[in-house]
Formats: sequence, C-alpha cells, structure tokens
Amino acid sequence: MTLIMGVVNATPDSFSDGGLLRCTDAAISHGLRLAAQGAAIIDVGGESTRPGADRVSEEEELRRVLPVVSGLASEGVPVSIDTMRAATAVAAVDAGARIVNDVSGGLADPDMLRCVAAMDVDYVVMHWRAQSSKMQAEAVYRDVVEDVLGELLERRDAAEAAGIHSARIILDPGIGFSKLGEHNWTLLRALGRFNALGHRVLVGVSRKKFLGDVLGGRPAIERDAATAAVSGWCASHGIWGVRTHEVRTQCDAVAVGSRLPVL
Ligand code: PMM
Repeated sequence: MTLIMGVVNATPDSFSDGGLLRCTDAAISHGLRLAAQGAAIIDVGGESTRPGADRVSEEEELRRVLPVVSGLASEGVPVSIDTMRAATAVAAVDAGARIVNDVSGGLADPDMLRCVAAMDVDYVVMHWRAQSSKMQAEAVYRDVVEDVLGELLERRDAAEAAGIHSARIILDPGIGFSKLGEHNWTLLRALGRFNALGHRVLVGVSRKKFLGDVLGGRPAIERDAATAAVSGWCASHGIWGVRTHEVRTQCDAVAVGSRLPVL
C-alpha cells in the first residue's frame, strides 16, 4: 500500500513560538505524533523550498535539522532528510536518516551524488529546474509529461553513473516546482507513466497552491481534504509514497484508493 511520508519542517517560522530549542522539541514531538498516526517515514527539512523562498546557510540548516533527525531516529522512526546540500545529507545520515530527499535531483550541489553513493541509503530524485527564488520563471514546457519524464531520467542516469544503485533510487515528478497549475494536473493525470519507469515513485502535493486555486483560493492549512483526494488517486495508481503534512486523513484516503486500482 502507498506509504505516507509525514513532513516535519524544522524551520522556526513553522513553530510559532520561535527559539531553536523549542523549535527542535516541537519538531520532534510533531514527528512522533505523525509516526503514531501512521506515517511510515518522517521527512525532516530545514530550508523552505516554496516558490520565491531564499536559501538558508549550511550552518543554519544543520543547526535546525540534526537534533530533529537524531531525536526521531533514536525513537526508532525512519527518517528522511530533505536537503539539497551534500554536507547536510552526510551529517543527517550520520545522525540516523535512512533516505536522502533531494528536491534538486543532484543539480544544486555537485557533491551530492558522489556522497549519496558512498552511503547505505535510498535517494529521492525529484524533477527540478532552478532554485526557489527563480523556479517559476522556468515553468515552460513543450510537452510537460514528456519533458519531465526525460529530465527525470537524465538525473536518474547521472545518479546511477555516480554509483547509486538503481534499486536505491526513488523518482518524484516535483509537483509545484517550476510548474504552473495546469502542468501539475497534467502530470498527476499521467502518474502511470512515472510508475512505468521501474522505480518507486514519490508524489508531494500536500497543501500546495494549485489545490487551493481550484477551491477559490483556500489557504494552505485548509487543503488537507484536497490533498487526500490526490493521495487516494496516487494509491489507485500504486504509487509508492505520498509526502504530506497531515497524516490521519491521508491514511484513510490511501486505504480507500488502494481498493480502487486504475486498470
Ligand atoms: N515538496 C516540498 C518539499 N520537499 N520533496 C519531495 N520529494 N517532493 C515534493 O513534492 C516536495 C519535497 C515543498 O513542500 P513544503 O514546503 O510544503 O514542505
């Protein structure tokens, strides 16, 4: 059955009372809660990738994520580290992470693929074209499905050429990254094409803007039901995992979607 990857953003602005220690404690508790609710993996990130977001320094990213990764891993929770930096990936794996979730598919840091190849971990290769501050300017496609599939396979090939075993690679179409609303819907309608590539596929639509756009501009926090509709659709397609902020409703959606396989 499609698994749920629960999102824990270890960013001070995600936890309203601020302060690193409180942020760390809140992030660990939140991750434990999501795991107890049924998330099979907790994805810890310290850098926002929202359209327009600026980057944080490596030091700041490490300060945010490492205590959260080790806190969750020491409780036996499978952790993935959401980072584009090789040094952060290496430190997080050292702290107990089992999956490196690189939204840039190895494009943002030239050391990433080599470093991941040297570790005993799975690697999420997401479709990505540019850093968040300028990614929406790159949302131009001839045929969005063919272009994304082609670019994703180039990154898959680069990962394998760097020594990452094929079975370790998880592919992700990168919903919302250098994509306009209609691009996202077109990609979701073509999920079968991504699954046919022979790798596990991860999909992240949780609370993203294109869902709010079909609901009259509904704010992010009120998009979990819409997210669940897509989680069910992913489960119908036998997708390996969905990355979501909320877990309980998504588990229900996946349980139902898995009983309605798309033939
Ligand atoms: N989306 C975000 C962050 N990390 N990782 C993967 N593999 N796939 C995604 O779609 C993805 C990701 C942005 O979402 P957030 O800022 O709401 O967490």
